[in-house]
Amino acid sequence: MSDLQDRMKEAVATAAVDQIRDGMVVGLGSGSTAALMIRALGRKLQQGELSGIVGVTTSFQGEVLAAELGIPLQALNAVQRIDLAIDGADEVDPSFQLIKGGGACHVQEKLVARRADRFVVVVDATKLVERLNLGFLLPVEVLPGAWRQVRDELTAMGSRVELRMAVRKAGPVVTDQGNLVLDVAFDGGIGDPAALEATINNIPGVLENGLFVNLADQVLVGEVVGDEAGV
Ligand code: ABF
Repeated sequence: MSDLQDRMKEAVATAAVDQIRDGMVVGLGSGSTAALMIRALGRKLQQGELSGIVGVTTSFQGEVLAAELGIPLQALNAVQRIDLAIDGADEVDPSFQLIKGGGACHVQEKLVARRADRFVVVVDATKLVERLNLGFLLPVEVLPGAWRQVRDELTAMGSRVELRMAVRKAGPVVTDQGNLVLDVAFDGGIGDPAALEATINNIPGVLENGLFVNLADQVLVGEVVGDEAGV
């Protein structure tokens, strides 16, 4: 990652944390931008600038980080509501529809986003696209015992499908829920995200796909103008 991209991510992470108020239940996303947001939240809590915060994490990675920073956490099942969720994305289209799941955390991320009164997405400018899935593959979490069957159904829909492998291909990526991930490409990208989200989730063996449709209330975009990183 370039220094420029790092600075854009830091700028949006800080802007998102500025929306957190005392006593809020906050959904804590996954990925490098969300990690910067969790760190900024931890600093504010340590400095006494915020209090009474409860975090609900979307991944094991986020849970470890938030716990290290002393952020009080609750399980999704233990909270009645989430005031504000903040998370990154892999692609954002002009209608604020998203592809997420590059970190294989989209099942929990979608649950938290759906539960939140307000869902704020934090991205750097490289994530903005005119049409989804032209650049980034669509992640689909599947039951391990069904991955070939789901792959065949997705292929029959005209897509190209890869089972996501771990670095150095020692084996497949396994999600926090113990499932596998298929990465899917549709020729020409995705024209109707809402219809495709529902169609894929209707395939037996699919847990959830990475299309986040009509969930984002705000997208904060980090940009660099001259030497200055801003939002
Ligand atoms: C999570 O982290 C994911 O849904 C998305 O795949 C990824 C974005 O990561 P980063 O902020 O590191 O680009 O939000």
